[in-house]
Amino acid sequence: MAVPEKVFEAYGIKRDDCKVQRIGAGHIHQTFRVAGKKSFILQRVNKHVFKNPEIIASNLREASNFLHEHHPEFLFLATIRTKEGKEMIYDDDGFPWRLFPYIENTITVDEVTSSDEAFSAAREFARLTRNLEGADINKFKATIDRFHDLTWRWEQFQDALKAAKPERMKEAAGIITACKNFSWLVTKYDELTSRRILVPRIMHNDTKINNILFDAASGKALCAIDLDTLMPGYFIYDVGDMIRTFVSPVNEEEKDLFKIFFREPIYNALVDGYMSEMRAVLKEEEMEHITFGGMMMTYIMAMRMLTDFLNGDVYYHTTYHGQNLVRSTNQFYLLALMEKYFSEK
Ligand code: GN1
Ligand code: MG
Repeated sequence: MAVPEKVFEAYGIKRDDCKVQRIGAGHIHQTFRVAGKKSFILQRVNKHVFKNPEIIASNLREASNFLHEHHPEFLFLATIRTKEGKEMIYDDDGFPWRLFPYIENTITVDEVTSSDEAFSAAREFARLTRNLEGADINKFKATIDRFHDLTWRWEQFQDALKAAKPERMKEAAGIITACKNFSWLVTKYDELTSRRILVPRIMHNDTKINNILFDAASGKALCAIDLDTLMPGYFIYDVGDMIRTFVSPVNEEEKDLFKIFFREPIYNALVDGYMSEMRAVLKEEEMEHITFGGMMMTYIMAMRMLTDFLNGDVYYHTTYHGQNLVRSTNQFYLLALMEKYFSEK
C-alpha cells in the first residue's frame, strides 16, 4: 500500500527526499517510517475499527493540554499538525492519516527480556495514568465503545458461535471449549464492575510491550505510544494487558506452546514498576484485583481472536489461514498457566 501524495502535501513533506518504509507489528493500522532530513512516523488509521477518529484526536488534545500545563516534563507524543493546523488528513477513501515525530535512537520490542525492562515499561504506563489524575474524565470519550467490556465481548463470541461456518466451528472446537470453561471470569467481571469497586480513570488500554518506546542505549522506557485507546477505563485493563504480554517469553504469534512460560521475576518486576506510581492513586480495595486483571485481559484477547476466526478473520490483520486460531490457542495456554500460578500463590 502506498502513501497518497496528498498526505505528504498536507504536512509539507517532499516525498522524493524521503525513504518511506512500512513498519510495525500492529494488527489494526498501517504504519510507515518516513526518513528524510527529519524523520517521522506516518500512520493510516483503520476507519473500520475507529469509526469516529475525531474522538482519538480530541482525547489526545485534552490529554496533551492537561499534561502540558501540569506535567510539562512528561514526554507525550502528540500528533504533528498539517499545514492547515489539522490533527489528521483524510485520503480519498476516507481513511484518516496522522503524523508523529520519530524519536532517534529509540527501539520497540515484541517480548520482554529482563526484569529491568518490565519494571521500566510498567512504570511508564503507570505514569501516564498518574499524570492524568485531575484531568476531567468527562471530556474523554470512548474511541471504541465497550472496548474491554468482557460481558460485551462474551456476547459477541456467542453471536459468532451462532453465525460461524461449520468448517470453522470444527477447526476451532477445542478452543471453543477452552473459552467456555473460563466463562467464570465473565461472571466475576460483572460482579466487580456492578459493585463499583474499580474507579474509572484515563487508561492507555493497549499496554502490550511493543507500545513502549525504549531508549536504545540505556534500555530505559521513554514513553508510551499507540495512544488511540487513551480513554476512560479501569486500571486492571492496563496492568492486565501488561501481565498478558510481558510474562511470556514469546508473543501471541508463537505456535509452539512449549515456548510459553509464566516468568515469575518478570511478573513481580512489572507489578512493582506499575505500583511504584499507581500506589499513590489506587484505592486499597482495587489493589486486590491485579491478578484478576491479568487473567481477564488474557481471556478477553483470546476470546476476541477466536471470535474473529469464527467470523472469518474480518478484524485483525492476518497473513495465513488459522492465524487468529494460533493466537487464541497461544493465549488460552498462557491463561491456563496464569491460573495455575495465581492459584498456587
Ligand atoms: C490490537 O493494533 P495493535 O496490535 O496495537 C488491538 C488490541 C489487542 C492487540 C492484540 C484497537 O492492537 O486490543 O490487544 O491487537 N487493538 C484494537 O495484539 O483492537
Ligand atoms: Mg494498538
